[in-house]
Amino acid sequence: MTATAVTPETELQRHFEDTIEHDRRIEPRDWMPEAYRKSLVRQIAQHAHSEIIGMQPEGKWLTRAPSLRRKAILLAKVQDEAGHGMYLYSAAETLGADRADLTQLLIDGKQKYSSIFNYPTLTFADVGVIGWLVDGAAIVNQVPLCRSSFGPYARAMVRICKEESFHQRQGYELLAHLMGGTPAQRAMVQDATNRWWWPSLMMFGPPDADSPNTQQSMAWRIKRHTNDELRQRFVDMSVPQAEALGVTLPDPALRWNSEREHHDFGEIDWMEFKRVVSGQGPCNAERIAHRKAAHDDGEWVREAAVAYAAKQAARGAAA
Ligand code: BYC
Repeated sequence: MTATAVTPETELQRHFEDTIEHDRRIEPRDWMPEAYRKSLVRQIAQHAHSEIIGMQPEGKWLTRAPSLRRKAILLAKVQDEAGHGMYLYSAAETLGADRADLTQLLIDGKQKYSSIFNYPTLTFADVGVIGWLVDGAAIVNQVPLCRSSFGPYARAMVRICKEESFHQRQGYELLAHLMGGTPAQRAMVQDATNRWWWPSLMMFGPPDADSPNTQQSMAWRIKRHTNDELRQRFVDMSVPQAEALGVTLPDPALRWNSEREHHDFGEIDWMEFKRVVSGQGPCNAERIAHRKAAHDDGEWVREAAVAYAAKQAARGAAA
């Protein structure tokens, strides 16, 4: 009988698997397989980019909010999204990624961001529907990520989810207010719901059968549920909320299935999803151009911060 050699590498691999198996956290100092590290950088970077690009559709309405109260709420929300992006870039940096490189990859179209932010915001009701549906979908997707196996990602998600829950409520409250208003205001809410419903379902990613990353991410406990499971959860949660608001979800196939104890829903246009993810959505070019301009405009701030840090370090050394 030949004994299998126990190399330091297999020992480390065993320790990694044992940590995952026992639902303990992998921390940046721990050994991890290169594929685990790469997949996390991929997901966290995309998530960070989504938060930053996600400021644009609503940010556009900051100067056109209908009251001081709505403006203050929206300002707080958009600032929160910037904060989320920062926590997430920091989490990616604990894996050895560099924030400047990640930003460049986004600008060069080599890294993705969520498909949802490539649609236009046509009226102020879109701000409410983004809060209700887009932040609602984000919560369903992100609460399980608070139990992700990678410590810094899971901890960032705890705070992000608390803020997302405020975002969702402000959207719902805005819509409830509009639905109690004039027929034109109610029509605005219905129109925005019609435009955002299907893209919100696409946020959860491709169907499980077409999702190349899910199986491995579930095995590593980065993801806790599949894309289809979370999408179904979101549909089930949204139906009574739409009823309470008095809006119709734009899907004639949507109905309760008592056998499955879930709502059945219509076919998602996956060709549209592919088009938007590959850069052909209604606002992809505008979003990236705006992001690039903001990055270029911020060059002097980054240079000033580096110069200040160097000056402080020199003073410290002299003292
Ligand atoms: N859009 O194998 P799959 C927010 C990509 S921001 C674009 O299922 P995975 C907010 C996917 O990346 C919150 N691409 O992947 C901010 C993969 O491509 P790569 C955003 C998508 O990773 C401001 C390929 O398709 N949330 O809340 O297992 C204002 C195959 O997919 C999308 C997050 O980022 C999409 N929708 O699962 C308001 C959540 N879906 O990487 C609100 C964190 C899939 O192989 N991320 N792709 O080139 C996740 O939970 C997972 O990464 C996903 C995808 C569920 C999105």
